[in-house]
Amino acid sequence: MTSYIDQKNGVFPSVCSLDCPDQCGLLIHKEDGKITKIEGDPNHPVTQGSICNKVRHMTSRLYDENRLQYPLKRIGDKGEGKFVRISWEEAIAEITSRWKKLIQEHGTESILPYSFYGNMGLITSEGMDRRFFNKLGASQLDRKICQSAGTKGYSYTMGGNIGVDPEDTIHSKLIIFWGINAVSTNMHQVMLAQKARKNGAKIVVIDVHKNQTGRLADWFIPIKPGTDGMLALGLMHILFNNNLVDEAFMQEHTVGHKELREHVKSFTPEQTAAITGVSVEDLHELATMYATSPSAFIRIGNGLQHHDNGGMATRAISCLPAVTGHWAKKGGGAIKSNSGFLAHNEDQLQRPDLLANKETRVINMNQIGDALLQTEDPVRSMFVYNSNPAVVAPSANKVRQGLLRDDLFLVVHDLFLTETAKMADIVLPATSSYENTDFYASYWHHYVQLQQPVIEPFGEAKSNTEVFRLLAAEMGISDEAFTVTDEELIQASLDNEQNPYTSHITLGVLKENQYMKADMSHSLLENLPTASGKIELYSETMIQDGYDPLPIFVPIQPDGDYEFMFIPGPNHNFLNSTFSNNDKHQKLEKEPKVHLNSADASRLFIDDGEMVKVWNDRGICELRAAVGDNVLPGVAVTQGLWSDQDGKIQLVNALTPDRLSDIGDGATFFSGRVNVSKIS
Ligand SMILES: Nc1nc2c(c(=O)[nH]1)N[C@H]1C(S)=C(S)[C@@H](COP(=O)(O)OP(=O)(O)OC[C@H]3O[C@@H](n4cnc5c(=O)[nH]c(N)nc54)[C@H](O)[C@@H]3O)O[C@H]1N2
Ligand SMILES: Nc1nc2c(c(=O)[nH]1)N[C@H]1C(S)=C(S)[C@@H](COP(=O)(O)OP(=O)(O)OC[C@H]3O[C@@H](n4cnc5c(=O)[nH]c(N)nc54)[C@H](O)[C@@H]3O)O[C@H]1N2
Ligand code: SF4
Ligand SMILES: [Mo]
Repeated sequence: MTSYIDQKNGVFPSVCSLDCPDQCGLLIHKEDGKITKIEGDPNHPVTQGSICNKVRHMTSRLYDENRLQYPLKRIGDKGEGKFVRISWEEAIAEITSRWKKLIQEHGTESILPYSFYGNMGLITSEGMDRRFFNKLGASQLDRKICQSAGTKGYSYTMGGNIGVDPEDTIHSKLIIFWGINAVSTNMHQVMLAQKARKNGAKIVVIDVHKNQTGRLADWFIPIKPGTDGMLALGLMHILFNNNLVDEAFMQEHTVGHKELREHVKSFTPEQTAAITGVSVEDLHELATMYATSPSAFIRIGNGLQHHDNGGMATRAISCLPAVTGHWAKKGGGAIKSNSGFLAHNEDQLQRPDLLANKETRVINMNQIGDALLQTEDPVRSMFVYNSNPAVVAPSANKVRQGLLRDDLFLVVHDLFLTETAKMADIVLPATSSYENTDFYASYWHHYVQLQQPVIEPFGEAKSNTEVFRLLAAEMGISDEAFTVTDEELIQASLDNEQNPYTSHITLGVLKENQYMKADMSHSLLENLPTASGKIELYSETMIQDGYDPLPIFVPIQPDGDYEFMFIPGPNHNFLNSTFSNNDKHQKLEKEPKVHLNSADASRLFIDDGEMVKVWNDRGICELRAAVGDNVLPGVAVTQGLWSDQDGKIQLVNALTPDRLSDIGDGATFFSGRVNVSKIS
């Protein structure tokens, strides 16, 4: 495959590898073999040359003086952060000899991989690594920290991760950003919404925090955390009651509308208002506005599903466009995730067959703290890549206690000495995506693209695929699955007969074309991948899985006798914990704050700008209070996954619960409770 490495100067196409729905097309400017500037590629059909602040400042991260250049071995105590430089040969020999011994004494399941999508490149995030741990028979990681509750809830209605083509949303006349801080987390959807607005569309935002997205809305609707499912059910009550539904659409494209009509009778506007905090008048206005809009689009975010009841909430919301027939209108419908359209051949990429049907245990990544602290058959070695669990995983104090176990052999592969890496026994330097070959498929827009390496590996850094090839060889695994090239890995994943949307996208075609779109000539509503082939308002599949067949509302779990619901979301200038260690991005964010309602603050004698203690039985943070009317009383919101550093106590995940969501075993970051008090 082409590589731009040898061309010392020029401008080269690339793709953003961050875990962001927009998956922008990029242009990389190179001088003397170094990247000097990253900008948006104006030729990308959706992102059209604009990119976020984070990536505009990416060069400062790529060439940060703290970037890891060579492998390290711990010499001090666990977590002390004292390391010496070692060679790759030593590092690989050390890891594999420790693993061989562990396997002999305790079996293969004593080893656990821990990874997520710090790099969205498909062969980097789920290629050689998955093959390797499958072949080893290691414990398996259930990767459900992000959107598993919501995508599963949505899939019960629609059959999969499929929704509106975002390019069509310029035709929407009503855009509802529901539990998504899109200005920060999906900026090109906001740009499309602004285009729609020029054509007369209205923008509604439903959120627990009037942040930058709420501020751009024509109508901001504050809601009590964890009550979105109730809101959707209350809206459906009004829609059916006031004959605002589309009977013909329901008849043709759905199953279960009669049952749903009966079911929602009990969700009265009065009860809905009491639970959600949205007034009866506003409920009527929203229902009418939604039903009578020529084309309404709901962008369902991650915020509303990071709750105990997040699966059902998404399930309930996903019924709205079917009940009102918006799916049949250009730009109408919903997006939770669109990953279904570009689904690659996971089996050929990850090779689960290498497990040879071994029944290895499965550990949910949301409960990594408990898993590391369990004494029976403990995890004795963990290999972390593409993720920073010490900062991003819930109930962080348990996670850290687990990571610091003296008898845990911890290996971390990353670009930086992250908080997790500081606790490691061996640290391996990773290449950035600009140093790799890979392919990318967005979970929002419909374009696939290849990535060719633009610069040489930084120092001695190696890509994920290369590291797992080395590990396999040294473990004595001779299977040809571990000798294939990156290009062959891409080939294996692109070859997916199951997916009608991508049958025209081959490696050859991709080499010729920077951006290839899924074939959207297939109508979404014909042959939906549900059991019935239709939109399932009533779902037999849910009964089989042990759920109510209709959308229901169950309040979030009790979480201690604390005054505030605690909502610690991401911020604008970091991407999860990525960039939280880079000066430039820290300066842009200044410092972490906790947003409180003025009524709460005055009751607790807290002034705006004052440092406060946020705490519960899981942990404590000290943050600066931002007092105002951006959040409802009883709600405390923070933004950004900062870590404890320079003596500051600001790791929000120290406070978050590690319960699993109702559906999809997802994370419940936003269903925790805290107290807030003055620091006297
Ligand atoms: N700048 C930036 N962009 C990112 C990321 C980042 O860290 N920074 N992370 C990336 C990743 S991995 C993901 S998954 C996405 C996440 O991006 P989003 O889908 O936007 O999800 P969140 O930012 O977690 O939460 C969205 C909104 O939900 C609100 N919220 C919380 N609880 C509730 C509730 O109960 N009901 C309602 N209606 N709203 C609620 C929060 O206040 C927040 O404004 O963004 C991606 N993009
Ligand atoms: N409180 C709270 N916690 C949250 C969330 C929240 O909203 N609130 N959001 C959750 C969500 S939605 C998500 S998706 C998770 C994300 O959690 P993570 O996936 O852990 O995301 P990051 O913190 O960005 O860490 C990614 C790491 O991968 C490294 N990396 C990047 N590229 C490569 C590579 O090619 N190879 C290797 N080996 N490493 C690489 C980066 O340097 C970085 O350290 O966080 C979750 N945690
Ligand atoms: S983080 Fe998102 S918005 Fe920023 S450049 Fe990457 S894909 Fe685009
Ligand atoms: Mo995520």
